[in-house]
Amino acid sequence: MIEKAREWIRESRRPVALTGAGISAESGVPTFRGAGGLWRQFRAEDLATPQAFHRDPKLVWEWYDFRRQSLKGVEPNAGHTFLARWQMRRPEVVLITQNVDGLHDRAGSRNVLKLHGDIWMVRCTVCGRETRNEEAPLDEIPPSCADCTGLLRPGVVWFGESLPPGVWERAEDAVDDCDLLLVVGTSAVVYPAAGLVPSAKSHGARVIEVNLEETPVSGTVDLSLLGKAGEILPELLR
Ligand code: BV8
Ligand code: ZN
Repeated sequence: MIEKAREWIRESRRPVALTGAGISAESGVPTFRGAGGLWRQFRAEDLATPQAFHRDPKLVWEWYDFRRQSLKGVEPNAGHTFLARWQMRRPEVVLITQNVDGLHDRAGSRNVLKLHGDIWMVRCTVCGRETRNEEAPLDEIPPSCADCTGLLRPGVVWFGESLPPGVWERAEDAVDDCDLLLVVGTSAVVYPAAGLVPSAKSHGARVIEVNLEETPVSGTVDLSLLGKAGEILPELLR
């Protein structure tokens, strides 16, 4: 299996990688739907919504502040490093992620297509100004805009919100055109991101999945490598 995956990686002309929270798990970042994915008995679907933020911006910001603080002591792992190394060798590799943790950037990946935004970006709900903010802990919760004192929100995509214009289109185009899709560490339940997998298949690409367990797309992929991303991915370039 792994030998075949290595061969497909070598042979691919237009490779694309799609990652989810599972690639950051070995860095110690809790996934959404696995153990530890809960926070104070809340679920991501409860807090990562515009309604929750409108109702209680302080509570939602406490969740993001907690996640930003827990990301401070975290390093990219061998899975992130593999993708950065692969991109260095093959600049044509397109990396699409659902993660907001910024670990692909820190591992050295370039032009990462962040479908769900970036936890280190904040946007003013009044004047719309978007800035990078790496304060953890935040010195005021909820934080306010330096320009207009308006309420700031995390620069991420919540449930019910559309994906960043341009980013989604570039991801779709890359997947429509790819001959290999490497899907790593995603439960494939969040759309439209999860739809990229059947889309790659329908455009004739080979699809390799790396995950600890079966997912809803495992039945449609060409190769399903079960195990830890940090252990399997480095084997693919050996
Ligand atoms: C939109 C950012 C419309 C915030 C996130 C009913 C049916 C179908 C769809 C819907 C529906 N009702 C609503 C929808 C749409 C909804 C959706 O898909 N809901 C789901 C829950 C059913 N989607 C949306 O709302 C999207 N927007 O559709 O807009 C629209 C269109 C036009 C105009 C206006 C509106 C927006 C979705 C984005 C939500 N934001 N995050 C934040 O992070 O705080 S989603 C959140 O889930 C994260 O981004 C995360 O990345 C994403 C997906 O989760 P995964 O990454 O897959 O992580 P998970 O924990 O689930 O799984 C981890 C996997 O790793 C597991 O498989 C595990 O086995 C594996 N693993 C663990 N350890 C390892 C490992 N694998 C390898 N190695 C390991 N060591
Ligand atoms: Zn403002």
